[in-house]
Amino acid sequence: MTQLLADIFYERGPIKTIGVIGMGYVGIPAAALFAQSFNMVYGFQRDSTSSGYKISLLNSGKNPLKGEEPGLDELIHDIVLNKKFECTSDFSKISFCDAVTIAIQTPFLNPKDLIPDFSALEDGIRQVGKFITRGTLVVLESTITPGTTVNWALKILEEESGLKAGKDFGLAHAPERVMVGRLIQNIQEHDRIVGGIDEVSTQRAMELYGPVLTSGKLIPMTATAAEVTKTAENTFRDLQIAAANQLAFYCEAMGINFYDVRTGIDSLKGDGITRAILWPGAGVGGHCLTKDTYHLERGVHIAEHEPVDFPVGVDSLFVTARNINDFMPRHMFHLMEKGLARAGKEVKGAKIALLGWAFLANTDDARNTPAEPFLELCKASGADIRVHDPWVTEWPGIDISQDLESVLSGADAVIIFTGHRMYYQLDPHDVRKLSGSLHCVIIDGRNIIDPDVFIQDGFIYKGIGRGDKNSHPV
Ligand code: SAJ
Repeated sequence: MTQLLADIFYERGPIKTIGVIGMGYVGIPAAALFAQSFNMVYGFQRDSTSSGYKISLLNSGKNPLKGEEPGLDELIHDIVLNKKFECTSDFSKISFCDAVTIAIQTPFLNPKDLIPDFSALEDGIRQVGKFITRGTLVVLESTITPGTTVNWALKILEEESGLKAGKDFGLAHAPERVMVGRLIQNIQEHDRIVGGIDEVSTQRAMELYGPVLTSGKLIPMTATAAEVTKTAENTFRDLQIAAANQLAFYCEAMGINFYDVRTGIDSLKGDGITRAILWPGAGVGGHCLTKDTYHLERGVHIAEHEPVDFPVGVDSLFVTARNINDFMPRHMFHLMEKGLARAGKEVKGAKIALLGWAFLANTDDARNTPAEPFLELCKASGADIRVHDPWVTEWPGIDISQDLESVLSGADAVIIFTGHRMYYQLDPHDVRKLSGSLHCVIIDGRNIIDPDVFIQDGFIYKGIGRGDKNSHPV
């Protein structure tokens, strides 16, 4: 009678030594917090040209991550000082570990085809498979397509180790939910979804994550349910944004102010009443919302037990939401086109000042920025477009200026794409003087300026959702 995995775990005793694969913005804080609660943590990092430097840096007690991460620097210093953490490129040390977590990014090969690149993750999983022993727990933390843990990762681990998942080793998915700037706090305070390929793996994974949580709670489920939870939580945010964008189109068409309607809808309160109405905007960028819907959509077919029952010939609601959000840069272009036409101008040959390249206000993060498709539309139409951003200083193939006055000078149209703090202070008189146009066009993609102040100063204003102002007299 083969020994049950539960007995193997029991014989092995409580988790003492942990391996974390991938010393990135997910793996480093996770390893640091594990080192605080367990005996020993190995941080595994390939000694590659791009990231090999992290090994010596971490082993000298230094944090290789950029930007402010409260509590992380001290934590790394302490765990190295107390010899509770070692970063290494020697993956054979995985054989010392009771549990191994894998936090390797799954970026898209290119944003257009939306197929994730699992090659780095596969390398990591193969390395783990080579060195795990009976009674090890393996946990995937990367955002992955539903069905990946039980259909793909499990097979690779069995192939490399010659062991049987669920019999000789445990396997689970515990998706990371961290935000740059608050990595430690997120790991400790967010509830942690823990999904095993079986009950025993789930229990063992709860032993691993329980000690690092402060206010966060453990939420056990199956591995596939955990994969769906992570991708769906971002899909739902994308959906909520698309719903606000759709309503904004209707308000523009009906000549009413979306923001009045939003205030009205949001006022509906009371037990069991939820109206999470978000904000329309110039588009949805970033690393999460632009891809997780497609992970979910693809996952349905990978993890499918039976065909989905859904109206024939109708796009999924979630893909429709993605299409609406991806349409917003084109909507901004249409607003600008109409504004220029009212000034008797065409887009061709017009001088455009694009304000904001980052996808998120007051950050330098421009991954999948919606400003890029807008820029392409302007270039394709023969406009002369200049880009300003106070935070993003460079971007492949694009000149980004930090000199607002030079970007505004001579502009026929000013387009607000990102809600950076400094754009709230735009003064109509100064902008008009710099632009030199009698009726300069201004398009507000983030509802940050007061339409009346600019209209009174001679601007031709259009704003997302502002049907009440978009046809103002000039
Ligand atoms: N956006 C809108 N309208 C809104 C909210 C956002 O147009 O009402 C746009 C933003 O301008 C941005 C994009 O959507 O271009 C994404 O904004 P985001 O606030 O969702 O920021 P992200 O992409 O960094 O999302 C992350 C996600 N966190 C993780 O995956 C761990 C997401 O799940 C979080 O909900 C979000 O942060 C957050 O709440 O901060």
